[in-house]
Amino acid sequence: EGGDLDGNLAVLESKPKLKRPPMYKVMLLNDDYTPMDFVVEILEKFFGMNREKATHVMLTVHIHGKAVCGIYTRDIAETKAAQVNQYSREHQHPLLCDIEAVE
Ligand code: NFA
Repeated sequence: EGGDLDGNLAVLESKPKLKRPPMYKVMLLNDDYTPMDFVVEILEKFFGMNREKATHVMLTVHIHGKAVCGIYTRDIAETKAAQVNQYSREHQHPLLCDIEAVE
């Protein structure tokens, strides 16, 4: 049978190459209408923050326009952002998340 010599050598010689997956920041964006209490509720419910941490992140978004809620692999980050956006829409608030690649 035809030989892929390089392929065979790669199996025999290569170190197990375990790369860390690309990571994505879930960003929360400020708006003029969503109540502060609702934002704190979101951060507790979807990102596991305690009240003090959630309040600090909410105020960071309010003052600076955005803040990181958490850093995850792409699938988890996309799911978190979609869950927050759906929950906010269901409660008639304009609050939005998006994701951006780390580095
Ligand atoms: N800026 C909003 C307000 O004044 C509060 C808010 C904070 C909204 C963080 C979205 C994100 N009610």
